[in-house]
Order: sequence, then structure tokens, then C-alpha cells
Amino acid sequence: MRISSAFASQSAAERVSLRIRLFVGLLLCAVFGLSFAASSRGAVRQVIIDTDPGTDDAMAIMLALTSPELDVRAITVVPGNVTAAQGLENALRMVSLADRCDIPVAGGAQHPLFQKLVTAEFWHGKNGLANIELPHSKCKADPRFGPDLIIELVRAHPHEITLVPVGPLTNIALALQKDPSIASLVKEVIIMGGSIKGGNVNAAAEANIYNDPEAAQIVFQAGWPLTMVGLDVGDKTLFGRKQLEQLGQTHGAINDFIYGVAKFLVELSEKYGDTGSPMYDPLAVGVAIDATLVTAPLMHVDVETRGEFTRGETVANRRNEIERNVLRHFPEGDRYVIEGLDHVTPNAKVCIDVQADKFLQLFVSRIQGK
Ligand SMILES: [Ca+2]
Repeated sequence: MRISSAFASQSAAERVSLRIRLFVGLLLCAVFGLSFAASSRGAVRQVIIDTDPGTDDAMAIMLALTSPELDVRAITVVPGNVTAAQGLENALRMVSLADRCDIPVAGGAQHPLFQKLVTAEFWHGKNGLANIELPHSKCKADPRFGPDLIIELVRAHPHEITLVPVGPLTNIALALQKDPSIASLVKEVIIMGGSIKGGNVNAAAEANIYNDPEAAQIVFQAGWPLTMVGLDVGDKTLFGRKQLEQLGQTHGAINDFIYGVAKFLVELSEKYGDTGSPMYDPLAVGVAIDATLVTAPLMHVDVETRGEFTRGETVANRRNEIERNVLRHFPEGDRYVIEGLDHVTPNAKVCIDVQADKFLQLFVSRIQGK
């Protein structure tokens, strides 16, 4: 009403001028609206999941695919929990179940860099997916070699891609060796692997690192922003009967599949006297969604590649200092003396604590499609 009454008292020239100003105003609104939408899209984190699927890999992948904070740009497959061929088949069936054939799924390494593969059907079921037979995939494998696909995507989207490796680090190490420049081009690397409180394969080593310690050492020393989501923090996120019951109340292709996987894992954990199944791989995806879920101080981490009992251990320096021991000559004989401390530059954020209930609820609600 105010605009039309203003029009009535104005000359034709003023009316044209007012229309132009209105048009410019609307145009500016449209431009700002579009740029806001673009910046909102920019807030979505682009991820590549490198995986050895795997039951908890399945949970991690489905969490990523059901989370609006993440844009899964590719899934690359590494041997670990299962063979490379079985892992590729599992990954393809899962993206097909999620109706996401638009996501490239590529095979990669066929074995660790310098040792024989150790597979874990004992823990993950004979097909790696809790013995659940998913329908054949309607998606086809991407013909590119996984490490090459990682390099290609990182170079095409500098400083935008977050790598989320949740298996042995063979593919990531191969990508780094082929093109070291990716170390300065990725946004972040969030690894499920390692531990600063003992292992699960043996007293010292966690399975992903144990399965390719040399690859892990290459990845930890690459000089890129790296977060370690280790065994010890994953052990604090137990998916138990309560969460299983929640998932059982809703239905859908992804919901029902993950319910089956979780049921297998909860029953397995009970068989070994535990109250739930650790959410190792899903927690790495959880950290990509919301880094505030974890407490992760900076530390320097090396991977032991030669220890008699400790090959594959992630050795974390919590103080980021080492003693400077210098060889000195004395009448009674040579010996080393401590002359001070040298600073060690941290190379990883190491997760030491997690808001477990918040993460478990996030997981359940996302899988339920909420
Ligand atoms: Ca895994």
C-alpha cells in the first residue's frame, strides 16, 4: 500500500527511478542469497573414505552417507579386515544399498607395503559384513587406482578434501609416495588407528597400524594436519543393547542393514564379556562431522617398525620433548650426560577422550534418517 500511494504522487521519471531501485534491491537480495547458499555448501566437508570393509567400516560409511555435514567424494578400498577383492565388493554393495552410485568406489593396493596381509574374518564375519548378504551392486567399480584417485581429487580441490582412512594406511602411503605435494593440499587427515594405551592385536599394536607399520610411519610423518582416533578412545564408545533397541524401532534399507551389523557386533562383544561393541571406524567419521566430540591434544607420534614386541605401536610423545644426551669423556670412562631438553614438533592431534553418549546418539539418529 505504501509503495502504490507513493507511486500516485510521483512523476513518471520518479516512478522509473523507484522501479530501478527496487529492481537493484531485488537483484542484490538474490546475489546475497546465492552467496549465502554457496557459503553454506562450503561448510560441508568433502571427504574421501579409505576403508577395508569390515563391520565397523560399514557403520562408518553409512554414518558418512547419512550426514549432511559430509560430502563423500570417493571411497577407496584397502586390504585389511578382508581381502582387497572382498572389500571392493562390500563397498560397492553398500553404496548401491544407499542408492549412491554417483560416488566413485575404487580398489587400490592388493597387499601391505612390506609384509603379508592379515585378514580379520574372525571378527567381521566370513564376508566381512557380519555374514549379511546384501543385494548385488548396481554400481560399478571406478577403474582408477585408489591412490591415483586420491591424488586426482586432492589436486582438483586444493585445501578442501579431508581424508578419513579407517583401514591400514597402505593406499594413503602410496598416494603420498607418488605425489608428496598432496601433503600440503589436503584439508585434514582423520585416521582410525593406533593407540597410546596398548593394542588389540597384541600388547602393543592396534590392527590398522599393525597391518602396515611402514605405511603408517610414512603417513604420520608427512607433515599434514592429522588427527589420530585410536583404539583407546574408540573403546569408550560402546554400542550396546540400548542403541540396538533404538535402531530396531525404525526401518529402512540402511537402518535395517546397520541393525543387522550392530546385532552381530553386540552379540560378539557379549560373547567376550563386554557390554557393547567399540565404534572405532564410525568415531573417525564422527570427528569429521564434529571435532568437538573429542579431546585431542597435540603430540608427536612415531610408528615402531622394528620392535621385537612392539612393531606397529604408535609411540606418542605426550610432552613433545626429548632429553638431549651428549657423549662426554671422563677419566673413568666415556658416558652420556643429559644436557637439557630438545623440543619435538607435534605431528598429530591424538584423541584421548570422547563425549561417548553424544556420539552414539548422533550415530543412531543419523542411521534412523533423522
Ligand atoms: Ca576398518
